[in-house]
Amino acid sequence: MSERRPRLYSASHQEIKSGEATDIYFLRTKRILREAGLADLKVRMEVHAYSMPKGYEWAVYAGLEEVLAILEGRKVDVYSIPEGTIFRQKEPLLVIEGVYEDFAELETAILGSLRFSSTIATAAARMKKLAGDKTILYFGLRALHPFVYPVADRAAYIGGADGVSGVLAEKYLGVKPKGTMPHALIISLGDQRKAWKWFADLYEKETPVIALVDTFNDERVEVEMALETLGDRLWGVRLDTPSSRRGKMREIVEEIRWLLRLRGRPNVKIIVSGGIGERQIVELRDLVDGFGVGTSISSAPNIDLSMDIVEVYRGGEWVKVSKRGKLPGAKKLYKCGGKRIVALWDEKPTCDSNLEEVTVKYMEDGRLIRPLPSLDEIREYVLSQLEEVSLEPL
Ligand code: PCP
Repeated sequence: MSERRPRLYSASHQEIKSGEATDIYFLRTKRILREAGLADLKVRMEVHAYSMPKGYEWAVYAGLEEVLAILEGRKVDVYSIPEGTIFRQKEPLLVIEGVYEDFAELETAILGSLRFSSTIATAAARMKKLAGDKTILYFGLRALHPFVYPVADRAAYIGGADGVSGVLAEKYLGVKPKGTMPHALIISLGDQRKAWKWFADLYEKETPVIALVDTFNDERVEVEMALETLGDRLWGVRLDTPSSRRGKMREIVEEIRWLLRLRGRPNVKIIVSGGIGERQIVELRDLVDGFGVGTSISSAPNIDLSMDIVEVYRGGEWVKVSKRGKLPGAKKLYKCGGKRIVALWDEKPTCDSNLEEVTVKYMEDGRLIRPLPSLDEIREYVLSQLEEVSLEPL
């Protein structure tokens, strides 16, 4: 019998900020550069996506705030496009300027933070774009390691989710979590009517009463029971129909809509959850009021960001370099009218309307020099850009 006690394996904030949460080759690189007399080599590193997941034309840039927290106190200047910007392939997202020795080992955590949040924010934005004025609730924490719960809720919310379920969202993000009841409540009480009633009695003042109507009987039977049990207190129903019973989900929802009309309650909301992805949203969006989406956001295709040295300071000047396949030189993103322009660092693009500098300076010598937007401001920024992009559901 081993003496080992069970433990958790997540890295701490301190290990992330100190650079201990990294890949070994960065530590080896730093030692070699020191011994080779290059400990003061200055570089410009750029973060970008040279490819997008299949079927993606754009992605949402998220995770910047965490990157700034990671870099705070290091002797670096940081330039970035604002968090929440919808970007395209090869556009410059983040540029870090400083002595390589001072931040080399942070590449792993910087990319990890940006890729994780951008992946979730992009998936949420795609769902929200497809759902239109219908609600998207993010229920995907259970598909992830608990260490990242507030990060995932933050990214999903920024991306456009109308609500998130995690309790820590309130503590870390100031976002009140949303959710009514799991099947566990109904099974524990042994009677769905008791569960709905208990819920309404305890919570109707603080949250809409949404009855989960798929536990023991057919959805149609349980909707009748919910109407009978709660009357006007019933605000909505949630259908988490098991996949084994989902012949034609659209027809099940149509039947429930019809029934609600017949019973004089056409305004009772219908929320569907379980196995919802982009296609299901398109299939059901005209019939339902909202979607609970988990795994397809939590496990969405990863936004493949990379970070490369694109300039080194040699012989008193910045020299543009890169590995093959990448474009040498640090770049900035501009907008001119509706056009997006990628320009070299010291180049001012010509523009006959208003030239907007999308890339701006966030940090000087490891100190934040620009106020950070609120979560709601970032979310609104994403939603406003979503109106301008197109999307083919996958
Ligand atoms: C729903 C479903 C999934 C959650 C939502 C997300 O939860 O069963 O676990 O679904 P997705 O990952 O397929 O998108 P509940 O009905 O609350 O789960 P439970 O059965 O635990 O009550």
